[in-house]
This record gives sequence, structure tokens and C-alpha cells, in this order.
Amino acid sequence: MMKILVILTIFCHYLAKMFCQKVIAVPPTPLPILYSFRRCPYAMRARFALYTAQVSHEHREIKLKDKPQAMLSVSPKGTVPVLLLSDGRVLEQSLDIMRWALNLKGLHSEFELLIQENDTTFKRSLDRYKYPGRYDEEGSINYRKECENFLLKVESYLQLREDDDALTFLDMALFPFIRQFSMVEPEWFDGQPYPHLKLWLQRISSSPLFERIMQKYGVWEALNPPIIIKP
Ligand SMILES: N[C@@H](CCC(=O)N[C@@H](CS)C(=O)NCC(=O)O)C(=O)O
Repeated sequence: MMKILVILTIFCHYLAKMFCQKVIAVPPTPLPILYSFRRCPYAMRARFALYTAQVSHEHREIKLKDKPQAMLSVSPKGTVPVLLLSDGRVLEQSLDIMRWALNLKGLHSEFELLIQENDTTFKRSLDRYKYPGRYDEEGSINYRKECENFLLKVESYLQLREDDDALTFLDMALFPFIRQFSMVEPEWFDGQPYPHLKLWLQRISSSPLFERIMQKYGVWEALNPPIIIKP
């Protein structure tokens, strides 16, 4: 069994090299390992995908201010989420983890654009809106307005979409960030006219899936028994 795993690891190493993916020389792990931080929106979208695709994995909760060496040695850039696959491949971007878990080959270009905008201009303005003291730039109301340009696009998309319960790749990718926006000034947000967006937020926030991905875990310690997630 061990021999087969070693041969498999070497083969995957070779394949990943061919396709320029990062691979590290670690002993094969029985299950993929997810380094995660509960409130991180990138980690949330990765967990959404892993749970939806029913990928069993080990969950390692980290502190952003005290990242474990085990994580930094597989991914020195030091952001979460990081997924270490059983064959030694390392996925260091939330969208890569989602694509891998959901076995996604391609996405409609309109959705790609929305996700790209979310991860760049919207995220930038959201951070400045959320932490007005941290950035010595324009006032937070201007950043809120910038965020709203994006919200309007999502609202129009949701308005056209058929109502169904299944969470899509786009939902998982955007929801954690838009939820953050809605929580900066909840009373102000309640008074705004985004009927489809509000329903969408409400539907996902109250879903059992969301409750599961937001389960609280203690910070990972190598000596403690592993937290195994079997979605
Ligand atoms: N492009 C990355 C971004 C991940 C990211 O920035 N995560 C934040 C937490 S939400 C992080 O780990 N920051 C490092 C730090 O705060 O030290 C992804 O999509 O996974």
C-alpha cells in the first residue's frame, strides 16, 4: 500500500511539474489538510466548496498573527486558505481550492468578471470602508459608494436568475465578501433597496451549510487529535 502511495506521489509530482503547479516533498497525508481561519472570507469560500463537494479533510484552524510553521513550510506566502492535497500538491489560492473541490473546468465569462471585480476593486473598497482609520485616504462613505457600484451589478444578476436552492460557484465566491459589507453598518444596509441581494444573503446565512462551515474550532496544535471533517 505504502509503495503504491509513493509511486502515486512521484507520478503526481511529475504531472504537477508539467502543469506548473506547486508540489512539495511531503509524506503523503491520508486526507487533504486545510489551513483555515474562521472569519476569513477567502477561507469561507474554500470551505463552502469543500463541504458542498463532500471532500473529507483535516481542518487546521490557525491564528493569522501566529501562523504555524507546518503551514508556512508548505506555503511560505502565509495566507489562508491553503489546501495540502494527499499527493503533496499545494493549493494556495481560494479560487483554486474551489475549482479543485468542485472539479470546475470553466466558468461563464460574466461570472469570471464578477469574481474578478469582487477580488480586486470591491475588496479594496470594502477594506477601506470597514477600517476607515487604517487608510488615510478618502472618507468611508466614498468607499461605501464604490462598493455599491458592485452591489448593483450583483443585484441585477440575481434579479434575472431563476430562484433555486443550489449554491453555485459564484454564490460561494461572492457571498462571504458581500456579507462582510452588509455587516459594517447593518442598520444603514437594512434601509437600502437591494431586494434580491438581501434575500440571497438571508437565504445563505440561514442555511445549514453556512452553519456547518462556520463551526468554531480551537487553534490547531500538532499534538492534539486532528479535526476530521466528513461533510
Ligand atoms: N488571494 C488569496 C488571498 C487570501 C488572503 O488574503 N487571506 C488573508 C486572510 S482573510 C490572509 O491570510 N492574510 C494574511 C495575514 O493576515 O497575515 C486567496 O484567494 O486565497
